Amino acid sequence: MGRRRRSSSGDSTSTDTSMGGGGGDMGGDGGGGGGMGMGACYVYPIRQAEVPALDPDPDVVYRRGIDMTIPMTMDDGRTVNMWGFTDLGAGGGGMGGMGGMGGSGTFPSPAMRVRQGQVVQTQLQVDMMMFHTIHHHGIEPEYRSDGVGHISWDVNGMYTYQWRPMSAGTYFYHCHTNTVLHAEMGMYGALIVDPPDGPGRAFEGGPSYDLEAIWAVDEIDSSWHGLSWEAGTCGGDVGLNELNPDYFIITGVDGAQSALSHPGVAVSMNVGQRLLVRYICAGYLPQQIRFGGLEAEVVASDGRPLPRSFRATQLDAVSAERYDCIIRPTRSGVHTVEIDIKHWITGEVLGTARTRITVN
Ligand SMILES: [Cu+2]
Repeated sequence: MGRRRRSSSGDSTSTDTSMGGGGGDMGGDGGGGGGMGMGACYVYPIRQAEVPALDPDPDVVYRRGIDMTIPMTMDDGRTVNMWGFTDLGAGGGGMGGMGGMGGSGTFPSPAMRVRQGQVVQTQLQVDMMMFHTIHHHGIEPEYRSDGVGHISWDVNGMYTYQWRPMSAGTYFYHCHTNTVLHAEMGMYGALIVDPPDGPGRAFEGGPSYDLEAIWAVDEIDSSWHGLSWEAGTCGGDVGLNELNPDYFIITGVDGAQSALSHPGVAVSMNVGQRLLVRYICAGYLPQQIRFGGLEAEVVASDGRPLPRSFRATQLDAVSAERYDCIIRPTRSGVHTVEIDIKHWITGEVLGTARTRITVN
């Protein structure tokens, strides 16, 4: 208790007072109750301030809570604990869900899908004695809505981010508190920005598609998955410099076997249809995706249309990159898509995640 930390005005204030959050008096942890239970050495909790000019009538409101008990059963039968965001439901105001625990989290976290130009608010509810944020990766709001703890604040209580995507494409959102750990634990979800007219085109004036696949490819080091939220923030060595992945997954599905047929990942399509693959490199290590002999037209990267699309049967990507790829098979067949996850220095292939495109 009584630990002092910086406030936005530059003076010092005790941790006990300001955890209620920018959204109002949540009671939250009962003030002092939180105190240093929140992680003795955590260094970024600058006092939350409200985003100025929060739109009273946003086009879209997301409400997200926290779930740090999300069991994921792997193909080998082991269960690994994941963390993620819950969907507390739409509809702002009310400050309901005081528990902040309503709904159960998923891995990956529930997708956000909006249209270019919409004013969007993301309300984050963190009631437990800890901090999290939401960073809408690739969106460019002002810093108070950017959700990067290091340059603004981490959230305890309730906080509302406001953002307005100006370029259709593939993004993702993730927690930016103790980022190395929290992202690895699974605190991310897809963020799709459709053109103003809605789904069906990759971007305004861009290519159309008939169906889409969202492949967020990630590696998991299960030895990290018993750590506490603030692990490593006190200067101790908890091993976050050593990522030795033992699972390789596609959009929350084990890429060893399950992703080959999982309906949320594997694709079944007809000759002549146009598939939009939204490929997200959601891990830390370099990846190479191969489309099983199919040729893709790569039309956008990192939420921006490419000035000139290009054709490719494989792509290399590094952490947080996204590629939007149109695939239009000309004959029936079964194609095994493989994503190698490589050691970041040696390039050695540490594992491969697989899924399938079946063309009827
Ligand atoms: Cu977090």
